[in-house]
Amino acid sequence: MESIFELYGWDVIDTVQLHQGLINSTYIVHTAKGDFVLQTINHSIFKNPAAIDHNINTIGNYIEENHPNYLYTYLVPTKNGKTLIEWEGKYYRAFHKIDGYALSVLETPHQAKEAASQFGQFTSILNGLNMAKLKITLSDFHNLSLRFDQFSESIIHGNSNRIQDSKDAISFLQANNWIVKQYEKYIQHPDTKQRVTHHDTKISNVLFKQIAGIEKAVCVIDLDTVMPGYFISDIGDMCRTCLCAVTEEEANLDLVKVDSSKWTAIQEGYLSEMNSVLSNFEKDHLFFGGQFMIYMQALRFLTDHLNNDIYYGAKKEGQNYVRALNQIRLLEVYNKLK
Ligand code: GN1
Ligand code: MG
Repeated sequence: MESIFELYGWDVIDTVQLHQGLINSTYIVHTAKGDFVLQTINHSIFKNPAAIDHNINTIGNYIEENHPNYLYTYLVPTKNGKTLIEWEGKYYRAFHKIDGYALSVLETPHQAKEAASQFGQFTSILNGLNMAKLKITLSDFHNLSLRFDQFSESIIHGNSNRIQDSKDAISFLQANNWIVKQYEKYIQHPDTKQRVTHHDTKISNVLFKQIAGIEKAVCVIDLDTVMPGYFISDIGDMCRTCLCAVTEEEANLDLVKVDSSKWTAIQEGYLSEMNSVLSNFEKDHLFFGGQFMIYMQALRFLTDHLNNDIYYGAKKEGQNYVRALNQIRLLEVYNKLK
């Protein structure tokens, strides 16, 4: 990576790889000028890295002008003023490292409220941004009908042994196809609006910090999938990742439980920023957001397992199957909240 450091003009002291996120590779680079986060963009998934670069800069310019005190992950330019580098077939970009820590699971409703208000604030401060200025970085990313079709394909053309062994999970997902129908109704409703949507509000994508002895959520990170979308994606992924004391990797399904006080906290936190932005019809779909996202993630993990892990990869045999079963259990326990 020496050549990349050179493009930024960094005197590098050391580099540490972070093992967070399933898609991109991330490094913390300590330099004489301060600490940076350097990332390679997974180009086989994000076919158009320039679209990501465009969106992060467009939003950054809007924030700089309208909300200068908002803590944002501005891209760092190279010595030539570029915020996206293509080097030997790989794409790189860098951010200033923001002071704070990420959590993979939450302990308290207070943390859930904090995280939800940060994600809510992100969409609410961008309410005035003309969305036509944003590009689509992954088309049909949260199109649930398409995700269901991909799943239906995988149970016909996927790995036949895996299909055989996944019968119960397949039946469960087929039996819950009503979520796809409700999603279609939701997006076609006249009171549903597209807004600037993060599309990856998993809990590890918000940074926390202790401020005067109180734990505060301070900054939203991982903006690759920020593009026009529906708020159910964002509230939904918070429900998916904030309510349970274990992550999507947990194989012991008895540990997959949800905490209703965290669900209340998510609603409070999110609406503290989004109450006047959302329509009443949309607000009637806060709970549905969780069903939508947990179901979609179960579909995506099982589809990938049946397709021999071509999207997420697998560090151990059956990893995406474990994740799918985890998300199925999560959906079951989540449904009981209402
Ligand atoms: C991927 O790479 P990461 O962890 O930010 C995925 C999300 C999933 C998530 C599940 C582009 O996000 O949609 O919710 O894994 N991102 C993409 O952990 O597919
Ligand atoms: Mg992500």
